[in-house]
Amino acid sequence: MSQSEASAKSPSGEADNHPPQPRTDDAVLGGTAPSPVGCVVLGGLEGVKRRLAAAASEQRVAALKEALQYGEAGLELVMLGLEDDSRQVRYAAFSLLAAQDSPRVKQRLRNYLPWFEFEVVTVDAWGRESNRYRNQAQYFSEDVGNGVFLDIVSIPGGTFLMGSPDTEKGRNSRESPQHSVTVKPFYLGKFPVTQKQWKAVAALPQVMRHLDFDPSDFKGDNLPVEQVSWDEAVEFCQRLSKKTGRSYRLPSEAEWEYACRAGTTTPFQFGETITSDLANYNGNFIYGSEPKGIFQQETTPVGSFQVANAFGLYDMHGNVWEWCADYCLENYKGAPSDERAWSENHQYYHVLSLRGGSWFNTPGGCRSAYRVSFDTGKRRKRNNIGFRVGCVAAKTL
Ligand SMILES: [Ca+2]
Repeated sequence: MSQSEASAKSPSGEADNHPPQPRTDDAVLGGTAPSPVGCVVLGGLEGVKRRLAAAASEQRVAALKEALQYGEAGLELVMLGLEDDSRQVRYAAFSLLAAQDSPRVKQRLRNYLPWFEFEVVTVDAWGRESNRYRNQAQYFSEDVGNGVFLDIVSIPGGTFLMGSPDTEKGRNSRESPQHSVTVKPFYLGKFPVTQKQWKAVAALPQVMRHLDFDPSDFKGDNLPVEQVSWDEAVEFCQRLSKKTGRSYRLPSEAEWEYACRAGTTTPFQFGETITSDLANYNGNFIYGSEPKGIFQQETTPVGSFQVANAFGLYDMHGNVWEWCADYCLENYKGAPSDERAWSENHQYYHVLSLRGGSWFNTPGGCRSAYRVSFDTGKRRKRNNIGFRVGCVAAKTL
């Protein structure tokens, strides 16, 4: 609403002879009214406090920016924003504080994970981009030595429908029945583990078994590691846990699918279909009405498509299959309704789950719900199988 619309008429519709009065939320809403001297109308610090209690998160974000004008008292208010219910408000508070020189603020921020920004894309059934937006998530960088870091993203807890609906193209009975699963907050690698990261961890002391230093078929520091068995992926997590003091492990299938979907219910986190502009799979095949794409015939550097899902995770669909902690049973009858890995049935002990498809697969094999079992008991490895690490919420970060 413009200033003239806001003040030229009184509520009754009669001409208003008084000079235009700035509305209290003009500054917040970006209205065109001049800022009143001394912010008397805006209510000074008290006004900021009131606006920080506003229902709309956009108003609270604007109030945080305004609070910076009020010195130490204002900074206190911004620090309260770090605890806001809204992700946007917490992100805004963190960003504003990160730009401050105050030692007190810097001390306070040490208790909070930093944020990163990323692009999220949605496509329609024809593979045409229908939405693109920036989103933010919290993460930390795990130091694995020799200047190598693993980015680990904070995944909020939530409830989702695991598996696919009967109507989903390409689905199979392993994805049935769809069932509600509640997942606790956890952490998951932003990317599949790279060869550089693998080498750094393979150089750490052995826990249970030997790790080949350079097992991958395709070579490159930022390519995902492949040709690793489930046991070796578990060993990687164990060595990383020992080095860092945090509990790393493979994600459960429930955690993986929840994280892949990131709130979506479509076959892919991108929507009704997928394109080879968004992920690495066999683009000679199509899933929806999109045109055929590219078949790269090899792995691609992690994150190279530059689009994440709404949680900030890259390469969930395609590139390399990702080991999960569960035994892959024939269907979800009797599956847990929480985030635990389903691994109690010992007759299946060597049949482990893979998720997300790979560079070699058709798009249907890269769906969020798709799961395959792979017999790791025979120590079979493939150049399209890797993994990413999960981590339970650590007390201190
Ligand atoms: Ca993947």
